[in-house]
Parts: sequence; structure tokens; C-alpha cells
Amino acid sequence: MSSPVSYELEGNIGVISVDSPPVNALSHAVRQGLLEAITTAQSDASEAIVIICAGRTFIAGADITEFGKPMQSPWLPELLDTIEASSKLVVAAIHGTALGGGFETALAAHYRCALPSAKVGFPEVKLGLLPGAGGTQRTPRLAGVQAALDLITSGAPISAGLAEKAGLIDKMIDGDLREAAIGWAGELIADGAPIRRSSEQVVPEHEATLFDEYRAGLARRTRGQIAPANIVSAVEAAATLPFEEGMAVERKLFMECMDSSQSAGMRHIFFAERQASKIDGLAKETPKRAVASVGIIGGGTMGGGIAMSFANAGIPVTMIEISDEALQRGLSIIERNYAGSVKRGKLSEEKAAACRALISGSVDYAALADVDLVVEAVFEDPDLKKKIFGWLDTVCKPGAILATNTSYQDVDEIAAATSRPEDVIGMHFFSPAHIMKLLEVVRGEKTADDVLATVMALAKKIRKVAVVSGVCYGFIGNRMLRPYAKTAQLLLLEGASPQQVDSAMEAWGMAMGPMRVFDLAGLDIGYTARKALSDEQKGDPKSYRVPDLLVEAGRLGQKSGAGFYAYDDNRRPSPDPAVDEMIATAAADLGVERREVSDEEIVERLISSLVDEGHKILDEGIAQRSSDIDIVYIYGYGFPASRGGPMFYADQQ
Ligand code: 3H9
Repeated sequence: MSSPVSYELEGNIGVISVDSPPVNALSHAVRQGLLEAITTAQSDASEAIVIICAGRTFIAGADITEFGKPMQSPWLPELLDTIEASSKLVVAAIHGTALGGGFETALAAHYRCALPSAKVGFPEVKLGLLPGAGGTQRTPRLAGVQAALDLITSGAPISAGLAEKAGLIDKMIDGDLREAAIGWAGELIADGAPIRRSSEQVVPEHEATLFDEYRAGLARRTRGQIAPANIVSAVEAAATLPFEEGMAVERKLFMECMDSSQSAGMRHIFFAERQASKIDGLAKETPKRAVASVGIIGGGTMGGGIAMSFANAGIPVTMIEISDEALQRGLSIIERNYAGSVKRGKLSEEKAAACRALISGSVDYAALADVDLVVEAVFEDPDLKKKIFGWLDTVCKPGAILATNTSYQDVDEIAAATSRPEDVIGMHFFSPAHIMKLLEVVRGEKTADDVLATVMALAKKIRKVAVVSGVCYGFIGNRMLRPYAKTAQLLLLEGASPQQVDSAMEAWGMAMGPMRVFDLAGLDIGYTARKALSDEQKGDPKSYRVPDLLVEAGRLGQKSGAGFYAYDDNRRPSPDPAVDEMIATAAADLGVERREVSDEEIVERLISSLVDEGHKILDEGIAQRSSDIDIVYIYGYGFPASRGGPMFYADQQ
């Protein structure tokens, strides 16, 4: 088999090229090829060496598919030591994304050049890991301790320009990277530039208290995660120990992360996220419809957030409301959201203005005559939704995709209100829609393949993680939430307090405990929905008696200042004895004997309720695969990524 790494002499420069699609990951074959090439270059006519990559990117990291298996020699740290030890000057030429082990390879070179469009960084923390091939030791030597900590603990890549300012890139290249890198290597030799090994640089001075302060700040943000804390220790080792000893510390801390269940969960999510975009039975070459403009029905919080998601990706949006007043209200919320993003430094003023300019409004459905996609985002009234789809059928051009953002309703019934059910699909966004990454794509019985393929591709364009769901009440996420919510109510009646349930779940890793979620969403929504149901449909009163009592006492959740908790003016919750009393009364009425409930029982019963429903969803074919369910819970419901999602967690148990 031919090697994915080739080596050739171009004049007096040895050029090592890595060509291992799709992202030039450092598989065993790539590591072996790099070792052979660098070894060859030591004894040939070359005077300097350039490492460059073919395809869309420089090396994007270690090969994650090899993790968890026995590592084959050469190990990456050894290979990079060999590159750094080269007796001939080594230049790394970066395009695309030099990430993780890829950026570590570049740092083992003696000089680095990059295209302005390139990005560099260490995403390892998002896999529950730390850079394990010298990244924690070489980065602080070149960029200083603070910059190294920021780059490695955030996991977010930075532009080549910023990396140049930080001292991690030496030269920016305009034009042809290969030609320019070879030219620059030649100039470095001609100028007698020294072989500059990162490991031999001295870590710049820093405040003695920096590490402890950093640890304290991180601990608050990354509750219980091993990798961020280990990163700080590894960088501290770089600042206090000789290079070889620092490398040994990095190795030990890396292996601790690699062997943790947290990293196993996060690595599962990495592949699950990519798997979710693949649809069983749908050919890769399924044609896609062009989506150059979008209409949104409804300018509320949801409609506004959806409009921003499209505008942020450069797609013009027409928002429809029932009156000028409602439209202006909707547009001004969008205005405020953009202003907030600018204030928080998330968006430049120019970018915000450009996005805002892409959103226009109308009170006339005729404004949707030419759009390629419509997303209906009005409140959950099935009759109203069907009426709207009837209107869309008469107004929209043939081939326009008609999507509903319903959270629960039957997409097939909505599709049946049109003469073109094959163009109808569910696009279930999560609030706030311009921020939350999850999109449930609901495939109706008659949804055309090209409509599904188009919406999945569009999701990627608007930076959402899309998961396909079949039609059922609540689809994947909200359907699983129902037994979860019921179990939470039973736990209260049996003896747990709202704050015990929340703190047990939050300590376990959920972003927010269930009671705080209910208070945030508003208890009146479920109450109103239950009023329309028969006693039989409502099920066991134990599962809703307490929220009914709360609503009847005017406690609708955060918005009314009280729900399962009392809230102060800053919406900070505190336990309320009146709620404890209501729970005790309800338990007595319903004949539930109260007892001490342990935190372990709370976690086990709540997670089991999700997993049991997840299995039903799989059995019924509503979800394609169990990892899709994990993605829904990680990106839509605050499930901790370090647990790998409910289904992965259950399998591990
Ligand atoms: C590391 O480096 C540890 C070291 O410090 C120490 C070691 C000792 N390995 O995302 P895409 C696959 S940890 C294997 O859709 P994009 C991916 O599964 C690593 N496979 O493309 C997908 O396969 P498929 C640190 C990988 O253009 C295909 O490539 N590095 C890897 O949207 C296309 O991926 C990272 O964490 C990999 N490293 O985005 C970087 N990367 O087609 C992870 C990708 O079968 N990668 N694949 O579904 C990324 O962030 C993105 O892939 C990237 C491209 C930005 C590069």
C-alpha cells in the first residue's frame, strides 16, 4: 500500500507532503510516513525541510478512531521529538485547520508559516483530553502561560493572524502556500537563521498566582471535568520543570484523561454528531433544492431566533406577523438581540448590521410568493397551523419547502392541509433558536427525499446539529421529557424537595435540574394543555397534582416570581416552605407515603425514565440510531457531554 506521506527534493529543500483525506489525521500510516520522510531528509542533499498537506487542511489532529486501541509505534510524541531534533531547519506550512496533534506537529517544526484563512488550536478538551504530544509544553514556551492556558482550555481555534500576534506563527503567506513556504525556507537558510527548537525556549515571566487563579475560575465553569484541570497542571509543569520532565507530566495527565469515562463519552459524541447527518436509505447524491431566501411565520421569541439563525448564515429572511404592531415588536427583539451580541463582543458592529439588514417583515402572506423555504413558528395550536399551511399552499411557488417548527404536533396532519405533502417537513428549533445548536428534522410520511436532504444540508449551513426524527407526539426530545417530568413529580410526592431533585441532577452534570427547567418554561403551559385532556388522557394524577396546585395558586414559574421556587427581582431562586407544604398536602391526598429519598435514587430514576423511553423510540423507528438520541439530549436538553448522552451512559452502566 502506498504511504499517505510523500517526500521529494525541490532544489535544496526537502518537501514532506501529507495526503490522507479527509482531514490528514495522524493515523499510524501518517506517523510512520512522517518518520520515514524526516529520517530520509537528514542524510540527503536537502538544506531545509517543509512539511505541508494536500487537500482541504493541514493535519487536523491525532486519528480519533485509533483512541482506546493499543497505540502502534511510532507514538506521536516520539515522532515530534524526532522532527524537532532534525539537524536541518524544518518549516511547517499551514492551511485549513491545524488542530490538536496537527498543531503540535507544527510546533515541533522550527518555523511556521500560514495562510491568513488558516486556523490553529487545541480542541482536545472537547474530547475530554489534553494535547498529549507536547502541546502543553511547547505552547507556553512560545506564547506565554496565559495565552497557552486560554487556547488549550477553551478548545476554540484562533485565526492564523491572532496566532502570529501570540508568537505561535512566524510568517503569513499570501498566494501559493507551497511555493511561498519553499521560498521562505530558502531565505531562512540564506540568512543563516538558527534552528529554533520550541522545547529550548524559556517560558516568559508570569504572575506567581496565575495558576491558582486560573484553576479556581475554571472549576466554576467546568464543574467536575478532569481535562481542564489537568491542562492547567500540565502547563504549570511547563513553567516549572525542564522540558523532558514536563513532557512526562503531560503524558501522565493525558493518559488519565484518555482512560476516563468522561473522554469516552465526549469521543462518542464527536462521532455521533457526524453520524447524525447520515440518513439510512437516503443516497449521498440525492439532489438538493436551492435555498436562497426564507420566510418565517411568527415574530415571537422562536420566530425571531430562527430568523437570526438564517440571517447569520447570510440567507435573507422575510418575517410575517399578523399586525404591524406585532411585526415591529418582533423586529425590535431581533434588534435588541444583535445589540446584545455586539455588547458582549460576540459580533462586530458591521457584521451585526449586515445580518440585521437581511431580515425584513410583512403582514401579507403574498410576500412569501418567491421564497425557497418557509418555517412556520406560531404557537402550538394544531388548527391554526393547518390553516396556515393551507394559505402557504396557495401562496408559495411550486417546489418551495414548507416547514413547521411544531414541538409536538403531527407533521403528517399538517402536511395533509396542503396539496403538496411531499414538500412539508418539521424543523424543530430549540429556544433561543439563534443560540441552541440542536435541530430536530421531522420526516413526514410523504416528505420527499430531496426535501429531507436539503434541510439536513441547510442545517449545517446555519450551524445546527440536525437529527432526523419520525413523527410521534413530541418527537425524540420532548417525548422523552414527559416520563422524565412525571418521575420528577413522583419523587417530590415521595419525599424529595424541589431543590434536592435539582441539586442531585446538577451535581451529576445536568445543566439545569428539572424543577428549574419547569419554572423557566412556565408551569401554565402544561396546565393549559392538560385542561383540554380527559382524565384518562392525563394519566396518573400523581404525575401532575403539584404543578396544578402551583398554577392554581398563581405560581406560574419564573415569569410570575414564583413556581417550584420563590424568585427575587433578579430571578434568583430560593426554596419556599409554602411549596413544601403543598407537596406534603398533595402526597397525603393521593395516599403517597413520604420517606427519605437519596440523591442516587433521584439520578437513577430520572435517567432511567429517559433511557426507557429512548428504547421505545428506537424500537418504533422514530430515531434512526441510539447515538442520535444522545445528540438530541446533549445539544437540546443540557445533558452533560462527558456522560456521552443517556443511551451511551446506559450502555456503559
Ligand atoms: C489529538 O490530536 C490528541 C493529541 O494531542 C495527542 C495524541 C497523542 N480523527 O468534521 P467533519 C473525520 S485529539 C479521525 O465532518 P468538517 C470525521 O469523523 C484530535 N477522523 O468535516 C468525518 O468522517 P465521516 C484533535 C476525523 O470539514 C470526516 O473526518 N483534533 C478526525 O466539517 C470529516 O469531518 C480534533 O479534535 C480525526 N481527528 O470539519 C479535530 N477529524 O465523513 C476534529 C475529522 O466518516 N475534527 N475526522 O463522518 C474537526 O474538528 C473537524 O473534522 C474539522 C473539519 C474542523 C477538521
